[in-house]
Amino acid sequence: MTDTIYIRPIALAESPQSEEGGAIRLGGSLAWASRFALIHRRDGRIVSRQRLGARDVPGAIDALPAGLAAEAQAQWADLARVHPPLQCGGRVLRLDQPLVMGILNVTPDSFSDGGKFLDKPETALEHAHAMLEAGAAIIDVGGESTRPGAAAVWEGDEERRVVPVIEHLAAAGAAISIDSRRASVIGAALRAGAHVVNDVSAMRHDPRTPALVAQSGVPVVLMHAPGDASDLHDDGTYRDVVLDVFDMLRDSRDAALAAGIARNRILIDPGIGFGKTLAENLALVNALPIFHALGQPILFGASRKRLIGALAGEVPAHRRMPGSLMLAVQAAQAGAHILRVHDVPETVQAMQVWRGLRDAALTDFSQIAD
Ligand code: PMM
Repeated sequence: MTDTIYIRPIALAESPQSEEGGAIRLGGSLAWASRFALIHRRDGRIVSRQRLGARDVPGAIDALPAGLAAEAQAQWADLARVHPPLQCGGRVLRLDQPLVMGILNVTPDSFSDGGKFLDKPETALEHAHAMLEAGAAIIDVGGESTRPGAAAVWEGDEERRVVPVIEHLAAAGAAISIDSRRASVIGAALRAGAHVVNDVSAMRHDPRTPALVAQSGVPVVLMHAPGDASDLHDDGTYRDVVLDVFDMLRDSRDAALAAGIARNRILIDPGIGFGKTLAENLALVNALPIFHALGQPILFGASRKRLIGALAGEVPAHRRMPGSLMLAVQAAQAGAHILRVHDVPETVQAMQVWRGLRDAALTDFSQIAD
């Protein structure tokens, strides 16, 4: 018999003062939650779900059996954990408001920008510089397509695609992440000047990656994907997609800690679009605040993904910007720390307006007159 416990924020508050202190700040972000579901699972089945205001959560945790109480206590503290900035070379990325990560896929077949930049280093760099100028905090460079059924790429080719681009961007002072699940490519990218590892297999694909990341002392993004070998989209069967992804990310976080990676260098990502149906992707987006309970910064990537096409008359990837913006705003609202997107200027502007709204809510002290 396996018992597991989860604390899911189920109501977001406009500001802490609107709840007169009865709200907690999620992950040091600009999102506050005022109500929570305390969910108990036994062997994968939900056996109880209590809905509680913030002030009632500690008492409900105390009433749990000892084993579950300790885990719930940890999640309750982790929901409010404030994350230190990420150091990327000379750049410091503060995680107290959503940052935009610009995507640079140097691949022949990524679903939305495949082939645009392969063997055209100038075009790739121009695009990267345009994203930086538009306000991208970091550029995510990838040399392997992760779309369903994509042909495997030889790691020598992957390395050849990403290294020159990274060298150039690092010399220009940009913060760079390497989107790869192969230790040899990650190693080459770090030597070329990359600052962050973005591994869509959560370091399960290549057994050499955890030690390499630990030794390098760089931050790592652990993304959920159900398949871990050749096809990341394999094997997407869930009892409850939100809680199953939570469990898997907790295991990945713990494996990273066991490998010697510092806690404040681990980021998590629910892996929107990887081995998930439309309904499962939507459930994850709606439940995003629960992932703060893992105590790590959250990266969110839904830009131009298929779920948008599925909801919007099957528009092709290059026409999914409006839906991508909607999902970015939803993620910001949930306190996501980094948004991985194709449409950088548009997302940055959406975030500027969103930030204005948040600031206005935080400084609204309107009260009943005495
Ligand atoms: N999605 C893709 C590739 N890499 N990395 C992270 N951390 N999260 C994602 O959601 C993610 C990723 C696939 O999308 P693309 O083909 O548009 O790059």
